[in-house]
Amino acid sequence: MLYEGDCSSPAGRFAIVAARFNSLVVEPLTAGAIDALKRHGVAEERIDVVRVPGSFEIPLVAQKLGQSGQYAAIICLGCIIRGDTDHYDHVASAATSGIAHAALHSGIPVIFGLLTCETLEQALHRAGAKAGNKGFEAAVTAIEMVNLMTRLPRSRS
Ligand code: INI
Repeated sequence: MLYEGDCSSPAGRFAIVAARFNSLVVEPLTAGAIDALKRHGVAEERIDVVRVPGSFEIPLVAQKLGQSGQYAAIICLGCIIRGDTDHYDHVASAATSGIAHAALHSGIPVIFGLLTCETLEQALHRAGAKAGNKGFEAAVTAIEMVNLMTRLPRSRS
């Protein structure tokens, strides 16, 4: 038996948790994610957007939304750009492990749509300018995962 999700129109509500930090990049990521959801049949009324100050704040909110039982998936969007200090490493590592933790503890797909880049230019390229839109890709991943989760064997209760 092969289990795999597809991109057919999923049921349920979707939440996007988007950081305001580096909003020049995160705004197009958010628009890309909403565009992908709508193109896959998710009406705007089924999409909630929650804004948080920075990427560090994303995991707590993603976990709370995940545990609410109201969402099929949570899409996390942020942009962390390396500066002159080691702040980047701390924020990136906390956000990465926190988002993984939120997925495991809420039992629904919590998608990692954060850019970790060396420069603003590189980030803009990944937010729709040259190298695709990672927000769009994160939303497509969410759809595939939601469809996969509905197909996997249920736990015995
Ligand atoms: N937050 C980001 O989303 N991206 C960054 O590049 C960034 N840098 O480099 O500082 C950043 N910092 C803020 C952080 O996410 C928190 O909001 C802040 O530390 C308060 O907890």
